[in-house]
Amino acid sequence: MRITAARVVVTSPGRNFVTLKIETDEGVHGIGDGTLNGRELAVASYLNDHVIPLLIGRDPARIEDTWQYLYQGAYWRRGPVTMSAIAAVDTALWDIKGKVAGLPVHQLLGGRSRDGVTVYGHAGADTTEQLLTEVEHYVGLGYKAVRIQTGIPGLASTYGVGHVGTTYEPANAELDLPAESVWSTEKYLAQVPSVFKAVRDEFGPTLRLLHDVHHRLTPIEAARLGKSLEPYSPFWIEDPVRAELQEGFRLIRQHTTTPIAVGEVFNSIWDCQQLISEQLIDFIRTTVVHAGGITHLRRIFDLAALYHVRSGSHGATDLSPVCLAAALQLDISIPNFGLQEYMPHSPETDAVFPHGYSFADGYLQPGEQPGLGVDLDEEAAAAYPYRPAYLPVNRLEDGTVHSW
Ligand code: CS2
Ligand code: MG
Repeated sequence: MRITAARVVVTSPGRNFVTLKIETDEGVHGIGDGTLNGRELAVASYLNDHVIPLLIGRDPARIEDTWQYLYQGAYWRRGPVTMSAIAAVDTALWDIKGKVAGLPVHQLLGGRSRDGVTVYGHAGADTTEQLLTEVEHYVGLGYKAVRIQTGIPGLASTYGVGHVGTTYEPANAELDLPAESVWSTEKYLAQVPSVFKAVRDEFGPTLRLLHDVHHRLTPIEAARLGKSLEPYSPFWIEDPVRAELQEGFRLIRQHTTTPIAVGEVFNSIWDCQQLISEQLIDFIRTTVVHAGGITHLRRIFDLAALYHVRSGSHGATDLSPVCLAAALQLDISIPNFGLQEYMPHSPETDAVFPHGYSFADGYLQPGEQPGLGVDLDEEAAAAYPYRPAYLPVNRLEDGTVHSW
């Protein structure tokens, strides 16, 4: 079997997605997600100009060899653009392998380790009172885990809070330049414990509650946040600080037992190595598209298993249904699964990417279709041309640029 063609499809059914489709001489095709929010065309160019010419004529069954060829063979390593491009190829090759075998990919990864993939939903609202209604909505749908985010008094807008009833989408295609938001750590730290208290008081001790700090604190501030939330037993706080300086997490660990989840902007096992091997985190949140595909993410999860670290894969709507389908194949099969983020895609996106996965009672099921269980409807995709859209830029109240 040989790869005969590959092409990149950039489509924007409400938001941009980059998809690689690989075709073979036996008529079987595979797809992979290469979406990098706000920098989509860089991955498309990396694939079109530098990767696709290398794929033609290769044996699609040689997934590991192709991964090493694209990774080591490029000499220049790691980084979100490179690793998303490699991920798109890797994911498409697993899709092909599953279809050839007539098996869903999780069967090739060792089969099911659990009956369903527990997911968390996003409750976000301007006020704590509105948030309680949002949480109620998720509990009513059967969710066992809910991420809670609210507006901060005194700040015009806050990460994680959309307009109630609409899909949260931080990248803005209406503006020529990135939107700008304003941040105050003092106002934030003064607000969050009361939000957790209100939700715990209303929903009791066993609902898993999560919160995303989105890289905004210093280690000592994060330690204070973790300590202040301990009475409300968060399931995790996510990205409490930027993770470039990983020894900073030792400081957080010295002060709090609140579990920590990190990794949505990581691209390789080397980005995770210190946090995992020093047991500085509890959940690793890397995902298929930004961390080199199924092949590499499984390696990260295997490393994590040695150190009591569980998976918590990123699953925002800027990762396409192809990425979600691939993540579910891993989630259902690995021994150290923790939790999967789930934000349902828009109906337009679901129509462009018909898929077999389904949600019921707080769990996602990957389905039993051969391969990943997701496809790309190219005709539907063609109706939604690419629209440039940037993620926001964040500033402190005095105008200093701060991590968004
Ligand atoms: C977020 C993401 O889902 C999450 O945890 O941190 O929504 C993140 O902001 C986006 O993926 C950025 O593209
Ligand atoms: Mg996050």
